[in-house]
Amino acid sequence: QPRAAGYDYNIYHTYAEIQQWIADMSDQYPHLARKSLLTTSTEGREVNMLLGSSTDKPIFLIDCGVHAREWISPAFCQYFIHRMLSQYGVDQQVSKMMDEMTWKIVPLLNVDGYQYTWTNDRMWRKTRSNYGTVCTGVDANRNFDINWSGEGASSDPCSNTYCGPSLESEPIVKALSDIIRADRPNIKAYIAFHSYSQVFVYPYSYAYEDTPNADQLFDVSKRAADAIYDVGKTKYTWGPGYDSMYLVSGGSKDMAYNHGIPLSWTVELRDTGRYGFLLPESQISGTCTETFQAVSSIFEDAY
Ligand code: ING
Ligand code: ZN
Repeated sequence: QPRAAGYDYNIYHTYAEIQQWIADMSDQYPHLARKSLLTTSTEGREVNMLLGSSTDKPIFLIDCGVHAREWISPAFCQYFIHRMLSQYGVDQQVSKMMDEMTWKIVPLLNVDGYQYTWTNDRMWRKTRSNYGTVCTGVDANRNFDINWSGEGASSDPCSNTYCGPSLESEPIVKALSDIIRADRPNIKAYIAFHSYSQVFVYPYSYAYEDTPNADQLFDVSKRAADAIYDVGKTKYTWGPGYDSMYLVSGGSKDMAYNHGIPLSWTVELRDTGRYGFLLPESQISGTCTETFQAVSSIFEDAY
């Protein structure tokens, strides 16, 4: 029996376990899942991408785990990838999603920070880069090339929203940005999964400004939220970042949008604050099944 068959999707996994799981997925589904090295992190860990082999189809780009403590995010990416691989040719919707689009998914982006949450500080958020200052870590979601170091980002290395010494200083940010720049004519949709708050956040976050397709983003987000509600009555809200969250400069979804990706979100998964980042493992399954339907709904609007 392949090791991948015994993987438990209802618990949180270490970096080492996730790395092994990525290798197992590409071994078990060689015709569907190609593991590719996205980059090497500041501390020398591998950051991998799964799926995504064909180049002539529209692309759906997803990343999970940009913030270390938001454990439900990589848990969802693992569930999603496994469901897509194991149900291809079995489930009609999954087959359609796989046939119509190329899925480029980074199941765990901030590998150094994630490891640190397991060994040192469960509430760590940033990367583990140090540029010769007292404090360590850059907020990867303030390090992208969109109004970098502007309002909603800090230039204090000790802040949890430190934008870094220069834009794309973080290898994970540079690597994801390179994918966005290289594939941008083909990328139809982009989602960065975070937690928590249960909200679909679309551009802009760096300014009090609506996008030209704000109505479309509203409608697609509403349908995705409805799809979640239909599964188990979990309530999500939606809106532009400047309105539904707070001002953020250097965030990935605004960068992606301004590179021509018309459907771009930060999705804040469960919950609304009772457990926050410490979402119990008993809620992984429910979060993943409902969020799958949201991605399916966005796919229907995007492909
Ligand atoms: N929230 C995001 C953060 O980076 C956010 C909020 C929303 C950023 C929209 C960018 C765009 O602060 C979490 N939970 O990290
Ligand atoms: Zn986050």
